[in-house]
Amino acid sequence: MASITIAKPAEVNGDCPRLSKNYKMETNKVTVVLGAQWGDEGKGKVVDLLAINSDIVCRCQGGNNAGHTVVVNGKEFDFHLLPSGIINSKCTSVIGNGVVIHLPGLFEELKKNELKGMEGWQQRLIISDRAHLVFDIHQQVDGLQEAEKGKNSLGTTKKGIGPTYSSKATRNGIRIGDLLGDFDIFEEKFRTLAANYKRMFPSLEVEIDSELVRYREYAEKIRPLVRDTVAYLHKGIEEGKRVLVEGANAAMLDIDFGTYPYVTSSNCSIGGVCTGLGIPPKLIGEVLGVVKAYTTRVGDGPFPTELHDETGQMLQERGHEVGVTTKRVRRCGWLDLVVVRYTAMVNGYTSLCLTKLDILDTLKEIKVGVAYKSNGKKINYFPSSMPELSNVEVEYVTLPGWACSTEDVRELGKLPPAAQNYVKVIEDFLQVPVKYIGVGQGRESIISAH
Ligand code: 2SA
Ligand code: GDP
Ligand code: MG
Repeated sequence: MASITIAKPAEVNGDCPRLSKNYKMETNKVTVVLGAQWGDEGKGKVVDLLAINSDIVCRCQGGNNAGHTVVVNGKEFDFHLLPSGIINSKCTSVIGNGVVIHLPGLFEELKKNELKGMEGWQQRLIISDRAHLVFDIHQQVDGLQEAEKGKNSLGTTKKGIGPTYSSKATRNGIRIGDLLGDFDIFEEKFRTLAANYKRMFPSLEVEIDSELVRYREYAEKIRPLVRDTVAYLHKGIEEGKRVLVEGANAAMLDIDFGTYPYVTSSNCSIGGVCTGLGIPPKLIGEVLGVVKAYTTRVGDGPFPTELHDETGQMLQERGHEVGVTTKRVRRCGWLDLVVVRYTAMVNGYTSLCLTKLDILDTLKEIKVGVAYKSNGKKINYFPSSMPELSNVEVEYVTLPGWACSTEDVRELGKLPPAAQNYVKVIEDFLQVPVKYIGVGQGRESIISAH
């Protein structure tokens, strides 16, 4: 029997003489920014910075649970549904099919940012017709489900994210395209959704008729912005447009790879970029992992390097570690390289941005988690079981601090030697280069380390 050899991916089309006339190797690839820990690593700042050299900036998953901060000329912007590149007037912003959209929240966010000086968004915001709608009922159900769980609650943002992705998965969800189509069909779907939830949660209060009136208005407001974003993006990529993708939340909150069930309801790792925008893996180029120089987590769930002492409090206060969406105080702890190595495996970072190095400026010694022991034995896997992860013993290395300000440093070589060493320890451990280092909130507070 003749044997068939499996071609290497790059050769699949290139080796076919029948295709050779039209065949083009993809050279224009998409850049992706992903959170490498439990979120709030500073993705917004990195995206705003990279947006300067991008034509299109996209969100691919999550909803307005996300809170991304951008500080430009001392002015602070917080984005929840809008891509952080929106303030860049040369960039088109895309909200992809994988995002779940609460329209009242979106218009509120647009209005708030307009008041801060954001202009002309009408010409540069595009929304996918395939994106699912988050209704107020989803948000109410989020709160009721959390209350039902009692002491086992997850600490969600109550933005309706879990219920909306549940509706999507059970195929009862309603998409932007449904809202813009035949309104009678939309109405029927909405009434069915509300009735289903009312059966599950009799205490739920839904003003169906007034909600329908409101959505009829939203339909007309949103209509000019809605497109098939898959076709739009592919055309852009073919034309050589530089596309940047902004991951929301982070790998440890990913519904598959994160600390389940203490996760959000989307894939916040690399797979979410493909499914949330319709971009195939061969078009993904740089994958920039954003790593905070220490670790934070907001919401419940295991956190092996968490600090319950004055160092944890110092990180929280100096780092202003407060939720951008809910204003909840974030839990803080040492950098956990076991976590980042695991997410690097899943996401395949080609480079890293290390943020908030300046927050460590006052420390004489800094610890970094480098291994876990479970039941007294070192483990070479990341536990999927929450009881196991909650009980791991973390092995630390203790590194010298630099105990001076790094805020004004703009070159790697000008960082204090102990800070340069901190960066090197991270690179050596992960075998991924650190390309940028954040030393302050503002767009300008960054060191290019390549
Ligand atoms: P949800 O609301 O269903 O997505 O919550 C599930 C878990 O995901 C966590 N989560 C977040 N963690 C960090 N940052 C997020 N965004 C906001 C911020 C959070 C805030 O930027 O500060 O304001 O509290 C975010 N969104 C979701 C959440 O805490 C749950 O653990
Ligand atoms: P995101 O969700 O990953 O975009 O991060 P958040 O905006 O929720 O939280 C990060 C916080 O840290 C924001 O207040 C940023 O302005 C701030 N930030 C980002 N990078 C740096 C940095 O390098 N140094 C300092 N001091 N703050 C930073
Ligand atoms: Mg955030």
